[in-house]
Amino acid sequence: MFDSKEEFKKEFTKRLKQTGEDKDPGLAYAVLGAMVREVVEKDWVRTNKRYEEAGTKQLYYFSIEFLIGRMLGQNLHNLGIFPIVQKGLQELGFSLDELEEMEPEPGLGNGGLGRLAACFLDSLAALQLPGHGYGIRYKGGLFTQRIENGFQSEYPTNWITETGNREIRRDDLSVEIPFYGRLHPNLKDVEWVKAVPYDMPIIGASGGTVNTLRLWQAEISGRPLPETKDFEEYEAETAAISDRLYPNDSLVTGKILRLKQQYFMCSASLQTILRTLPCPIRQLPDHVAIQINDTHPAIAIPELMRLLLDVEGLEWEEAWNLTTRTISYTNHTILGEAMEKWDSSLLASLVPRVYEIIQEIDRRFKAQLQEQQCKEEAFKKMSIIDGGIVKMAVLAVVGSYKVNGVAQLHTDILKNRELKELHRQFPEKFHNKTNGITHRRWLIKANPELTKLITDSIGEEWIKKPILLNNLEKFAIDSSFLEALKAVKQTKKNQLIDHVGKSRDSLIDPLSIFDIHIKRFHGYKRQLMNILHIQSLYDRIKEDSTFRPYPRTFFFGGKAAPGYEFAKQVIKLINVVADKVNKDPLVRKHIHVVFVEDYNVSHGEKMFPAADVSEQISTASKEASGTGNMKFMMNGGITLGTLDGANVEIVDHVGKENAFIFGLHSQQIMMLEKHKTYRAQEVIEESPELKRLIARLLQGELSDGIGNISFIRKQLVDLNDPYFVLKDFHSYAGVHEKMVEAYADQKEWWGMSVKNIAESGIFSSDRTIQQYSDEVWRLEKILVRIES
Ligand code: 26W
Repeated sequence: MFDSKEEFKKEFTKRLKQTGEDKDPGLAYAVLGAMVREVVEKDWVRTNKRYEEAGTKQLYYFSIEFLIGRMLGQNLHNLGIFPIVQKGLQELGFSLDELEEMEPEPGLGNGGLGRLAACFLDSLAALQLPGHGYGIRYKGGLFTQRIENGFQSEYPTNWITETGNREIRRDDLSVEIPFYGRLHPNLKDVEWVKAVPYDMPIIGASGGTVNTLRLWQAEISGRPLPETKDFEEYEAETAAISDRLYPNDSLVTGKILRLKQQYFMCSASLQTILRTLPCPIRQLPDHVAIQINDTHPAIAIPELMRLLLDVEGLEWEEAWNLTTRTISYTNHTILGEAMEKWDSSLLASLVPRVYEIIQEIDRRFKAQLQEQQCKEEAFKKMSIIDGGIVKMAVLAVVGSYKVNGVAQLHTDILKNRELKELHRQFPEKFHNKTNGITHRRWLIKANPELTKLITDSIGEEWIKKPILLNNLEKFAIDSSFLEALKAVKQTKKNQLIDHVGKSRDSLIDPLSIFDIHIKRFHGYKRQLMNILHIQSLYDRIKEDSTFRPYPRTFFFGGKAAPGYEFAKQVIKLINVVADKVNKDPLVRKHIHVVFVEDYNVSHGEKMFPAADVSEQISTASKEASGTGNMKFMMNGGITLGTLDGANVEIVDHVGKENAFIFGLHSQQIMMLEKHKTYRAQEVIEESPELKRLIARLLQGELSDGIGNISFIRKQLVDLNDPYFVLKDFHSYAGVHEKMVEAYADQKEWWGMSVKNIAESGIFSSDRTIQQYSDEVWRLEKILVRIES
């Protein structure tokens, strides 16, 4: 439609005029959206046609979350028209930035798991691989966070607007999902729910390929209701299925609505896949790969069995063989409270036939174990159904052909501890796929200034092959490059100040070290340790007149699950300490604390590029991978963290001298946990500093206005500090000192920064996806457009 700026301007102006208004940014946004949609549509149709003709294997990525963030800017980038649109709009008196900000944020995920799914979709399309997302079209995404009187409040979000250029509704592809009722074959008294797909184009950066993110919406079915069911009740229950995203990450609540959501999306997706299968059903695994993103879609395993048995009429053995060659599973957490377990009775009532199939899977697997004379303890661990409870992780391992963790350390912990027995049973299934991030959003889009510097220095080949970022290595000692890098960082810091500064009364020092801690609030991520350390810096500045550290600004951002009281109190504590620090005329010259409200993908795009220091301080062994760590690294931020998750691999690549590592190792933590030998109280007693800090915290002196900090007290004292905040505290404080010292040698510092960028290519999700494709899914690259 437009290949040049002039063409774009002409077309855009013409359309805007047709609206009768030619200065209104809201209309400009709508017009631009419609134009992008038209450009994409042709390639989308062409891609689908090519896939059909080629008849090759397709991947379906099943995920209860897709945290895609705003799409307009990313789409323009991937279409290769961002610069002409930006320039063209500017000449017409519009700011593309401003238009981009009009897009309501699709926050259809909580954090790492949902964002990973979004990065994967971008990489699949960029690599021209046939891979699509299947999920739920939540009307409300993750809540909007407001900080009121220091506390988090939650407000509903609405990302769906009238413009509707981002997706198309496909009534023709609707399917019906059975809930409740009696067992097969009659499916009596079933409550049917209609699943309507909304398709969103996922545009590949290489041109031509447009894959699909298909999100299901629940609607009432036209089929008769069971006689006993009240229509209004049915209507409300149906709408609830896709009404909102559960705002919990890592805490399983066992709510029936959650299970309904899971079954709804799995059944709808599987029915569609089977309905459009381009081959005889017996060739399913040659044409379809299904990846389940954590156990949330694990119910896809018995549901696929149900469809193969009851609809396709296959025998058990054959159905099981096909299922276990089609589905593979990624584990994203080892936290006990995040492991999904469903009451048998709940499953039996909501999806009776599916539950019957789970029982049969369990019965057969147990028979096999018994035949092998499996020991009692191992038998129990490997039971899918155990004491009236269905363990979804076990079902997921038994029912898939590959199982992976998301960083090497995490995979090792799965193999040696969490899933030890299953690993022994199925050693060939287990493999590692270290996470990645799309460098197109997190570097090229978020940091055009750094992108330009890189390209000016090593050419543009790295954009297609991010591993070539390692050509930057030699610039680690090039003074003019280091100066330029520093200037870029300064620009990004200034931009962040503008971004967060609008609503603030206190000034952020643009020359201070930007130390950033952004992620969900959780005990194991230890935001508490960070804020306690800030409090200790405050005390030292007040009491020791020789202690005048180089200025630092500590940024926090993140949401707490609404029911997670401890995490909410940590947010309050941060805001209380921030207030005190920022108001003190002496202290604020040295340290400053900023809590960025409503952290989301868009804020992330401003924050990652501006960081000097990346706080990755989880209790070792608890963070499966982390992906924020990679976003900082790629933007030249230096990791200050523990040897946990993918931090381990980051350090392997950059070297210990180019990161600030502290704290207990995972082995040490796991030993302390196993033998229960840690005594938080002893650690407090041994350290006058901690003793005072904790005493004051508990007396409420640090937390004036906080009201009740009983949950923080409970964690640190009654629960014996389960995340080893106190145990690691001194080591953490020490590494902060080392970091500030290192910053004093600027040449050294920017050299470290270069090294981090140069080594970050391996953490592009293009690498991750290529590995999944080669080793798990076995996809073929399909060219949609003949490349010239
Ligand atoms: C409500 C139950 C529940 C349980 C677990 C909801 C969501 C989860 C997710 C598994 C939590 C999650 O996002 N895990 C993160 O996944 C990222 C992508 O692999 C990793 O980088 C993070 O380390 C991991 O915490």
